[in-house]
Amino acid sequence: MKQWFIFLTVAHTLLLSGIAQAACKHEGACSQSCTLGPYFISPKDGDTVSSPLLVKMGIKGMKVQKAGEIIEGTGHHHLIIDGEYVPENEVVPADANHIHFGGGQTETTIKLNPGKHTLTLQFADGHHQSYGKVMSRTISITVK
Ligand SMILES: [Cu+2]
Repeated sequence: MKQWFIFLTVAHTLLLSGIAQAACKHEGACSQSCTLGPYFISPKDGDTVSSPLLVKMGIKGMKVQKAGEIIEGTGHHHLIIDGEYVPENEVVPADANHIHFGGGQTETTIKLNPGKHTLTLQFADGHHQSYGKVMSRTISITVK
């Protein structure tokens, strides 16, 4: 009996992890252990850089698409300077610290004052509505 119980538990765990991975692929939303979402190709977390600096943006699990219409599984990048991720379904503000890349751009050059800064990538849909924290990534950098 005990062996059966162990077998079933293992089988159940494998089944659940399989479902979780499938959900990641199809919904673009996942737990923290999942590596889907936007990421910085450069700079990297903890880097010391000089201004102006080139920012290169990547995305896993979704496709970059120009803003305009909502297409499932797609969106565009937003770069948030010294701010936080935008909660799910909220429209990403457009101001000096929230830069939209509605043309589908994946790199940009920004100017920053010397000192410590955070950069946050926020992926959002064609109407600029945030995909939330799971589709954001924050790094800290120091500008010389
Ligand atoms: Cu936008």
